[in-house]
Amino acid sequence: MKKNPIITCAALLLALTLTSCSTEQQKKPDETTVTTQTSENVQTTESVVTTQEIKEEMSTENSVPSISEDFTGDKILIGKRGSASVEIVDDDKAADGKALFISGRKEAWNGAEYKADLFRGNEIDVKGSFRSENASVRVTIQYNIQGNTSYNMIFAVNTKADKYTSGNGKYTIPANADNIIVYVESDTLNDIYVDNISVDVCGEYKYYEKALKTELVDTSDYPSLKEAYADLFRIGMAVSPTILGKPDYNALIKAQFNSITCENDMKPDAIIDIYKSKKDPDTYREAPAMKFDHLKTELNFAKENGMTVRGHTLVWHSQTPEGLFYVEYDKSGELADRELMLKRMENYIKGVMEWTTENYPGLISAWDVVNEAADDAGGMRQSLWYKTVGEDYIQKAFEFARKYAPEGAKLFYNDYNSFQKKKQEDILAFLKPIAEAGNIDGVGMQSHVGTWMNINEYANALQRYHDELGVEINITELDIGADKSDNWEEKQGKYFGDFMAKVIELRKSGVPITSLTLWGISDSLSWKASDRPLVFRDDLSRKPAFDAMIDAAKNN
Ligand code: 9MR
Repeated sequence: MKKNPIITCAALLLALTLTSCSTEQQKKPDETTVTTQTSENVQTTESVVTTQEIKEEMSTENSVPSISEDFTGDKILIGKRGSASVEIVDDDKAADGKALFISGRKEAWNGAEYKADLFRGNEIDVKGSFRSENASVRVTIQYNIQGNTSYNMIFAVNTKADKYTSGNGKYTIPANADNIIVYVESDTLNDIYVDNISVDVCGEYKYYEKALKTELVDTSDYPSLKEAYADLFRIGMAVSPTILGKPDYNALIKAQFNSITCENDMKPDAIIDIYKSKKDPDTYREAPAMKFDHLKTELNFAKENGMTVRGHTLVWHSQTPEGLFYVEYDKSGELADRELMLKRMENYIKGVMEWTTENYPGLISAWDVVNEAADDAGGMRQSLWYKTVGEDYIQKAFEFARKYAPEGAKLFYNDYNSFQKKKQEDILAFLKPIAEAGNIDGVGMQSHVGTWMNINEYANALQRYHDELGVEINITELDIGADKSDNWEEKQGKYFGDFMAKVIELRKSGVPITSLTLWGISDSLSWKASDRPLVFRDDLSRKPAFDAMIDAAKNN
């Protein structure tokens, strides 16, 4: 049966709940390998059908892009790459008797490609079946960031000529990537048959394209959150380079906020250069290679506009290259032991602290030293940090952070759902010895919640972390998902107002809440877009939630 290349919203939402793509809150991106290809030797060619046509086929505004081809139809989304030719052929070895046939390849990178800009900022799950004589057929992703092209392998399969071999892999595409192309290549110049190839979004679809094309309203006369809360705490937002280059967003961020958190760029997978480390594991044995240039856009913006930055995050189970935990930085090799991982942890923390202190002295007000160490099911998360170092890895991370952090930078533990009773107990248990040693200054409440949350229960948790650990509190990643009712914006606004009133009451009663950060700018740019959890609409018009925040500061 012919499959529709574009699955519409309802079908995909159903598919998403059924697919293997994890819908967990956090997902670890698959580690990838850079291919040897360079930007000079690549000439891309027009696909048979372009990305534009993919958009036209997306009927409802929340449609999720998806590619699924068995090559039984006459319209295909895949095009040729380089000097290769592509055609649909009869193939009795293919599942439905049809396959894509790639021939005339003159270089390894010649093959077939999809334009994939609509997937930017999303984690994708790519599957395919291939046959080619004794080859390693790869599915690779290419994209540009600030003029630099990178090529990352999503997966590879060793193929035979007489039967199909299937493979799959996941990849998280940076939100600021452009000219995104997913393509099939191989290490030999042999012809390649392709069958059943698909690209799906994992979890919630982030429709950056739509939000970024929305005409924006004038925001210059809005009251200012940072001014309204000036006597209480800093007001921050999570930023990505996608919006920072755009004047209208810049203006709004400057007017409203006095703190930023890099939404992704300060995470270990953005800073650790795993490829460099793996290429030369002897040189990098105890200290992984690191890269920082990509951080400059966001940090310069903060510096130029008198903002502070929350450093997010140093030690985390997610968005950390898995190779970091292996002796040779290679997942197929031997797991590193405690001694080696402690060295890597110390050197990583030292390297990040040194670079930021040297280049942006005084800019980073707080560090999320450890993120999400508590398990939802109770106890500590059995992460690779836990497995390699042991249960004192959190303690060690704070020790190292204290050793290398500059004067004045506060050290935080950060987690989600940490208002829930059980998780609260677990977190308090592992943070107590760290607080006794004087190595922690604050607890970060991520606060990815919805209007279902009990505000009093939340407030009690803040009070308790402060009372029992003697630390300050940051609300680090606030977004409040709306329900699906007709008047959802009003209900969400009312809830935002009640939430802020309680937070202000706590602050005034002596709980040192020193900053509150919204996790994003406008609804469609949120990681949880379909919950519409932020205070600005896509056109940057203010939602009732924004006015409720302003009013709460005036009236409480
Ligand atoms: O908002 C971030 C999103 O762009 C990333 O794809 C995602 C990947 O893990 O991380 C999101 O930010 C997370 C934050 O770093 C830690 N707490 C949960 C946030 C939402 O997942």
